[in-house]
Amino acid sequence: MTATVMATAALHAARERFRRDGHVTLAGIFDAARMDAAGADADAFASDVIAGLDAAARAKHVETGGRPRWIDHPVRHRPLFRRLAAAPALVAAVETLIGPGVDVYFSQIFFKPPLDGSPKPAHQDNFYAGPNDPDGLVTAWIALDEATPENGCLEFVDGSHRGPIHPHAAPPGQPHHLQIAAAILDRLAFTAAPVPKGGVSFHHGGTIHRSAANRSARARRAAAITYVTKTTRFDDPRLNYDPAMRLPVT
Ligand SMILES: O=C(O)CCC(=O)C(=O)O
Repeated sequence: MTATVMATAALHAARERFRRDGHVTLAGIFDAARMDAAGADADAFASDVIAGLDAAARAKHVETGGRPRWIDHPVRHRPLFRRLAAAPALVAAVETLIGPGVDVYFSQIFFKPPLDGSPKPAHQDNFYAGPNDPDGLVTAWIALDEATPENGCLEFVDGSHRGPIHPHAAPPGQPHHLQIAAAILDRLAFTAAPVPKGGVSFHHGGTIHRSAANRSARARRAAAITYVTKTTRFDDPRLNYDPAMRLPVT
C-alpha cells in the first residue's frame, strides 16, 4: 500500500478549507518509499534533460548542485510520474476539490537544492493558463522532500482565489517568471504552507502563491501536477500550451 485514499469526511472537510482559503494540505497521500523512488526518478530525469542542453541553456537553467530550477512534463515523459498522477488517493482528492472527471493539463518538477534554490515570484496559475472556467483547475503540489519555510515551501494569500486575476509582468530575460507587481503584493499577507514528505498541497488556479529561496541544508524537490475538469479549455493562455500534452487520468 503506497497511497491512502482518505475517508470521505476528511475529503469533504478539505474541500471546505479549499473553498474558504483557496488551498489545502493533505498529509500522507504517499508513503516515504514512494517519494524516495519519485525523488530518484526526478534526479535521473534532471540528468537526462541537462545532458541535452547547450551551454547557454545550461547556464540559464542549472543551479549549483547540478539541478535545473524546474523541468516540464514529467507526467508525459516518465512512467513513474504518470502512475503518481493517476494514483487513486490523489485523483480522489482532486475530484473532491474540482469535480468528477479530470485530465492532467501540465506538470513540472521544481528543484530547490540546499542553500541555493531560487525563489518563485508571486503569481496566479489562472493568469498563465487562462481557463474558461476559473474553478476548473487545481494544482497538486507533491512534496518529494519535506517542505518547510526554511527550504522554500509554498506561501499563499488566503482567500485570494475569490478576488481578481491581477496583471502579471515578467522581468527582462525571464519570460517564465511572470509575476504580480510589488505594489499589489505589498498590501497582501502570505501564509507559509509546510508539507510533510508524501503530503500534497492543493491550490486553486486563482490563489496567489510564491516560494522563497532554500536557506537550509536540505533539498526541496516537488512535483506540481495541474489537473483540469473535462470541460475546462484554455481560451486565453499567456504561456505556450500544447494541447497534445493534456492527458486523461479518469
Ligand atoms: O515549487 C515552487 O517553488 C513553485 C511552484 C508553483 O508555483 C506551482 O506549483 O504553481
